[in-house]
Amino acid sequence: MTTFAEIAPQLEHQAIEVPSWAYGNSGTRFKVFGTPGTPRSVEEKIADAAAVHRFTGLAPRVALHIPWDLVDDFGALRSHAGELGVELGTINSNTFQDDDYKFGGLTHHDRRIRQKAIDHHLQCIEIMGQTGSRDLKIWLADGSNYPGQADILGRQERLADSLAAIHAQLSDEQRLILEYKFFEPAFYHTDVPDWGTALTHVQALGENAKVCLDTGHHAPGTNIEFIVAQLLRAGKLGSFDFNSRFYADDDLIVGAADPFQLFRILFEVIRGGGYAPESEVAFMLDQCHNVEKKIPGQIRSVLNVQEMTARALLVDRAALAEAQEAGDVLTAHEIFMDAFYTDVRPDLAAWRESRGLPADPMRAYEASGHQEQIEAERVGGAQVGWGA
Ligand code: AOS
Ligand code: ZN
Ligand code: ZN
Repeated sequence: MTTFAEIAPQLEHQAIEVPSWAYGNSGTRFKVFGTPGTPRSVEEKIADAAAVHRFTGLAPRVALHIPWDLVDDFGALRSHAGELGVELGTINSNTFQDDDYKFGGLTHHDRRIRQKAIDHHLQCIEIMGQTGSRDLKIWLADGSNYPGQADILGRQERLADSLAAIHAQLSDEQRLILEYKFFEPAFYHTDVPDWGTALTHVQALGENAKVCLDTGHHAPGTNIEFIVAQLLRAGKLGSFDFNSRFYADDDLIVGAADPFQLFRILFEVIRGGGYAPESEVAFMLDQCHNVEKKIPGQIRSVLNVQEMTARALLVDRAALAEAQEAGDVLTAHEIFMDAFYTDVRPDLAAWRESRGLPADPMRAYEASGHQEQIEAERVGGAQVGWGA
């Protein structure tokens, strides 16, 4: 049995990128509830992300979304982040909130609209130069609602051309990360619905083009850890958008709906080399906190990833391989489950304390008075993020 002391050094390098939009008000098409203390500016969103890092030591980078996080001076925003102890991370593009994109962006049949969508990505690349970001993450809302509505093949060809035009503007150190999603907002066909489609497109682009796996973007019952293994094997797993879901793309706290699935995913990440210190797989959250407080919601999220990573590291891989090769099904399964059922929380608490972090970041945040302070200071928080 592997012990916590043996795996503890591997927890040192864990970094989880948090999304700026997690700190803004969000909701469903039915209602967006305002939360006291919601940031009124991009700077305040960065400050909230920095608070998550201060209490956990796990979240050194914050992902931005353009245009939600558009500011005049990204250099100043970068300095602001640096002063608070975090860096600006992935730049997420947006071609889903403009009337022109009703029938698509990068896939659109109208050259003018397609060029507008390409130009938006070129603007994102310019911003990356100022923020020092490595990754441009592209998620497309493109698709159609009715059979016959759109030329599926023609859209694939236009998508390939558009992606090539965007990719050509990236430096070798920068990456294009293409995210897939099986449905929504389009209900009949989606232009990048699955990992196979995303993989085909990024393979055509080059070495620095990879796939983003959002855990909420699959049909129910999909074996996500199998996709992880496949993408790692192809050298094409660029990043995760972690969250959890009960029904569709729920964007709930990672590990809340199915902790065992998170364990299985992290096990395959570790097994496939995606968690090695030199790995370039980015661990990000893509979540919204509709009814819970946002900073503690994010603290809970990064802790859930850390906890499940520790459990996945505890799998005795030598013993597992032996049982697998002996055809000993039940022993192999037992070894796997033993690690999953191990409560690592006391060990993690002691480990955090030994590194000058709060043993229990959730309680430490509650006791800090930070929430009360931002609620008093930030009256009238602007709605940012979805629906903005
Ligand atoms: C949408 O469903 C995707 O998960 C996107 O990754 C993301 O939520 C959005 O683009 C915000 O950046
Ligand atoms: Zn996502
Ligand atoms: Zn999503």
